[in-house]
Amino acid sequence: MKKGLYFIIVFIILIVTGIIMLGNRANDTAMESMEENGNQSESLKNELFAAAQSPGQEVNIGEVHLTQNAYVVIHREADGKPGKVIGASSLLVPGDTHGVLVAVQEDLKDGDRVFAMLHSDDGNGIYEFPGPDVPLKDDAGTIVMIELLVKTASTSSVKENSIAKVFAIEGVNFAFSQKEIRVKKGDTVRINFTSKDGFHSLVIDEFNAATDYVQTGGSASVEFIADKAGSFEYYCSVGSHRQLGVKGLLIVE
Ligand SMILES: [Cu+2]
Repeated sequence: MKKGLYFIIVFIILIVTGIIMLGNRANDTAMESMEENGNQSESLKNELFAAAQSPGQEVNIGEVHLTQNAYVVIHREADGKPGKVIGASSLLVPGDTHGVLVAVQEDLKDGDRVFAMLHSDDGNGIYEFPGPDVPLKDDAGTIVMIELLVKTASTSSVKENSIAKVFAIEGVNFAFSQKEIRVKKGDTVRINFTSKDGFHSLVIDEFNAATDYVQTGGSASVEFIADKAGSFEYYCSVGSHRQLGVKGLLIVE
């Protein structure tokens, strides 16, 4: 009788230990798959964003959002369309990837244009095109690509002494340092925009004003004449950053 009780207790201890170990293993697996992706958010569609490129043999794609494995492929522009392929990234996994560098086989010079296009992977992790790794299309059946200009860092087009209002605004994930700026109607406005954290831009639709996209640590300026009164939103045009709070209000009095 005593022996029977002893076996039951040992049996229960073994089962409990087994359950605890299984639980730990499940946790580890979940952690590993999160680390592999390395992404905070799940991408809802395939898209890519990039700033104008510096001359050289590398293209820097600021952000890539993927719902599946894919490559960023760089084409030279030919007659306004993607031409010869001059480089492809390594395989990118689903999720948001920042700062994808793609080496290209030809020198990109000031004034050149290239297309960055997303191509799928057939499952072997090797970029093959012409072949099975065809361009990715969006829901409307349009190939997902962006056209990029190659240029050396730009200089201001507006004379310094004619600028009435200068603002310095910083962007982080996910906010602008200034929630509101005020100018007078007719002012020439210059915004010096810097990204402290993340990939951002600063856009004001109503004045057709937009900075280049900038990476963490980068800066870009935009100038415009505030020729109409009212309240206008300035915002970041990268992905869903505007909805996430990278926005502010320009008030023209
Ligand atoms: Cu942004």
